[in-house]
Amino acid sequence: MPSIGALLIIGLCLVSFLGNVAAVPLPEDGVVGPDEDGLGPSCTVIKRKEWRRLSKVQKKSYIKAVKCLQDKPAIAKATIPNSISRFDDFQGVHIQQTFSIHFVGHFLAWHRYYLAIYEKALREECDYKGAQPYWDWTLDADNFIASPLWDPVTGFGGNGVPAPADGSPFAVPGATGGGCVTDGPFVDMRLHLGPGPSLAGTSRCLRRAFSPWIAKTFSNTAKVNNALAQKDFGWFNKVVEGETNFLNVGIHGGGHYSIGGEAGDLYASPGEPVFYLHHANLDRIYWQWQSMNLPARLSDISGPIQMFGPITGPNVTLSFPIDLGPLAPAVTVQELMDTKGNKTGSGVLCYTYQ
Ligand SMILES: [Cu+2]
Repeated sequence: MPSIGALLIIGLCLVSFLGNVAAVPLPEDGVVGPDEDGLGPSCTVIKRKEWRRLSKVQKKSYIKAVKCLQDKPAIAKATIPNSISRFDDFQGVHIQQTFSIHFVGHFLAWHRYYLAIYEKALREECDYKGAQPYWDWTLDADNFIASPLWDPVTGFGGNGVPAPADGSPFAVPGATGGGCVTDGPFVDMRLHLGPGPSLAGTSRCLRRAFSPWIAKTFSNTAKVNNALAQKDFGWFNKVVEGETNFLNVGIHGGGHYSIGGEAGDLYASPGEPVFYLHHANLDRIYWQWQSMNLPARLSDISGPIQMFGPITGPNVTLSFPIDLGPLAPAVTVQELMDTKGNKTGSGVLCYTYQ
């Protein structure tokens, strides 16, 4: 019987500020002017958009910024010695914290902060002018392969080359491909950390294993509506994260396992650039759920501190610390409850969704 850890590695792999400006109206695409940084009441609330609503030029500038992060030297070497780039820094922190940030009450808060810091790095270190885009996978649930996300020129490239089938009982149903990506901007990308929990330095290609069946089954509008219909945060969180089997991977697992490969690795999934668009969509759905009853839901938090419980153990509260290690200062869950909290004075975030 494999250990929980091994199960996670093999198959369930379920995983898995912003500028501030004067009070001028924000241009449609979230571009802010050059002298507009700092935080506080006047922070510019940047608008995160669905990938296909970006212009060609905006898509290219986002991908260019991601590649820029992959070329910038790491700053986290003290704790992640084999991190080569700023992009690796993010992946490394996720690998290190895997067992304390999934199937816990702060799963959504942690990933919300993680994304905001990634967005900040793109903007401040790589001259990206827009906001972090999201991927509304419900638009692709019935025709996953045809998604514009996989366009080799204006997207992230397509599936991995066919690889020998994973014969394990934990193989993702309907998986295709499995090997290195063969086109698009990340065809030559090297990953230096992972797979799984490994932080030993390696040099790996970006792998994908598209599963249209996973997308069709778990990434559809009915599943999103089911999450949005939950009456309290605890249930909302549970429905989003799903279970550790392929009968119910939740909308979180749906995005991860439909891409597969690196994205299907509970630990190392942020090595897939699309990870950040998938998690932005989960964050958007979280914000949408909160917005259905903001007075109550800006303070509704619960769920276990420890992975999978125990249900009798301590619960996450608003004062629970969210720690991104070398990536950013620690904050509390409270400071992450409002995506515009920096503007309203209740937190550190300054973005919204469109
Ligand atoms: Cu994660």
